[in-house]
Amino acid sequence: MNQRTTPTILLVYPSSFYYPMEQERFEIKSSLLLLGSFLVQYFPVIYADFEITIGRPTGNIQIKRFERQVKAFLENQSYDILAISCWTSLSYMATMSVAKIARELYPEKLVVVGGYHPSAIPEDFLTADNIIDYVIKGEGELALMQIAENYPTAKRPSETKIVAGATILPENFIGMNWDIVESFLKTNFPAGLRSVALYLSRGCPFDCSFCMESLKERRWHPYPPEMAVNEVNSAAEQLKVSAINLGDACFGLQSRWRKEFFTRLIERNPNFWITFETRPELFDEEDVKLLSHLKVAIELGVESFSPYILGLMNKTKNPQKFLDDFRKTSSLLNQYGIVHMANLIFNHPGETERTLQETFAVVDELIDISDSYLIWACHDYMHYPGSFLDRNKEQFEKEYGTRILVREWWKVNEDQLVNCRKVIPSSGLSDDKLKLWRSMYKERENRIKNSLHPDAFQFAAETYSPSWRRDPRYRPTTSK
Ligand code: B12
Ligand code: SF4
Repeated sequence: MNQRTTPTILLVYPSSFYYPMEQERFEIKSSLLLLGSFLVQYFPVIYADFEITIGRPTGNIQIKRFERQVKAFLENQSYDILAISCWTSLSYMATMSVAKIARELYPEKLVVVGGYHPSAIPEDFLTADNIIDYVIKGEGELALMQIAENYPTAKRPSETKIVAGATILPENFIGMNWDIVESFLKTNFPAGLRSVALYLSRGCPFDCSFCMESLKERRWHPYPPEMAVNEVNSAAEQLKVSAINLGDACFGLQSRWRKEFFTRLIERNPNFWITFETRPELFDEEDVKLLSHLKVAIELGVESFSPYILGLMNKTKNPQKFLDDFRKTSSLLNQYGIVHMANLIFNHPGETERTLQETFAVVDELIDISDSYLIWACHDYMHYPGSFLDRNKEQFEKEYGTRILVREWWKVNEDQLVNCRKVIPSSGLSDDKLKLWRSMYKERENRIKNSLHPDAFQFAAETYSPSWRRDPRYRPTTSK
């Protein structure tokens, strides 16, 4: 492929405002790098991540300092198209701030935004002075390529254009090009990375109420298994990481693909950890047997054990079967000694004391199993624009007494992870009952700890339950 000399595309992850660094998140932004890996086949690409190089400001003074640093950075860059990734809604304020600085510095250069938030609410990026030229909904590769191809002849559009990005075809899939971030990694991660996230497929045919994935192409497209294995191995070899996180929206949807992928991976005898999140009903004994040859930890998106809430979540058409499948998969994973997490979302709109009791009745049943490898990953419901719930919030308000307390939390100068969780699920579960699920979990915490196999206990203490590191059973480890 011949790379042209212009236009130069500056890909920027703008960071997030009012997203405190409680959990240290220093990931390489895989979606942006994948976008860059496609574009660099045709145009020069520069990669920047202000979350890593500048940080996440959480107040006025820090934002002013952040903006000064962004301005200084942009003044020293020679680029033609600024492509900003507003990947989650938490980056909305930072996106607008970076776009404004770029526009003031360079009135003639193009500014493009894309990611999940622009896909959900493209109108959020329309301003009276049209600081942004293009808002891309959906996948960015082909839309950005088109903009770059037209660049030599086209000027800035007279007003902001909202463009639906076409979906890339599987035959045009391209793996990660780590060369793009080589010098970025040397400067910012001199001791190397511990892990990276990769995508081996795109799309998800489901439409869970709380998830935005259905805004994109619904069809599941995987890399061919051989290419998928090469992708995993080349990341591990090049970056010397100890874990590869497969970030696919719906990992391994097709049984044949999964089995071939696992078999080919085992042949390469990987010495690194592999993690992924998937649906609990997908796995059978053959999958689990194959997985037992790998260092693997699996997240199962079960979300609730209340059949009623599972229905409201649109997680499944048959909640009882879904729960039985979860039990079966968890039991197989226990049998083969594979650490797995049950992801649970509490306080989903419509949740009541009764549905919480339904969920904890199943938790009680499962924590009676000894030497278990099942870890609990419990979270409060977070309200994201673009999800089915956001599109139908009035219906939930009317039927259940749900209240979304901070409607456009991504525009408010307050902790955004706190504000997106400010949701009253139902009229029966408000005020002091909002923390009910936490006390129900706390009551069981000792039984949960005692039920775990030592390896699963260790894994839980290192990932989801840092307070367990004070437990004498915890064995501190050293890792980079
Ligand atoms: C993997 C993943 C992660 C990984 C990321 C790994 C990494 N290092 O990059 C981890 C676990 C770290 C993570 C963290 C978080 N995540 Co997350 N994550 C996902 C997931 C599953 C990825 C989906 C996927 O398959 N992508 C495949 C690639 C190819 O597609 P893509 O990511 O959409 O990228 C394309 C387009 O968006 C577009 N695009 C992206 N950037 C740009 C830029 C430009 C200029 C253009 C034109 C286009 C463009 O082009 C890309 C290539 O086609 C999604 C969706 C889901 N189903 O849950 C959630 C999702 C993106 N996450 C979400 C959230 C909220 C978070 C967290 C805030 C969670 C938290 N509580 O902390 C954090 C934020 C992290 C951060 N840095 O800001 C939400 C975002 C919702 C919203 N409106 O904000 C999603 C949509 C899940 C949901 N609830 O619906 N996440
Ligand atoms: S939660 Fe998972 S299964 Fe459900 S729509 Fe999102 S990606 Fe698909």
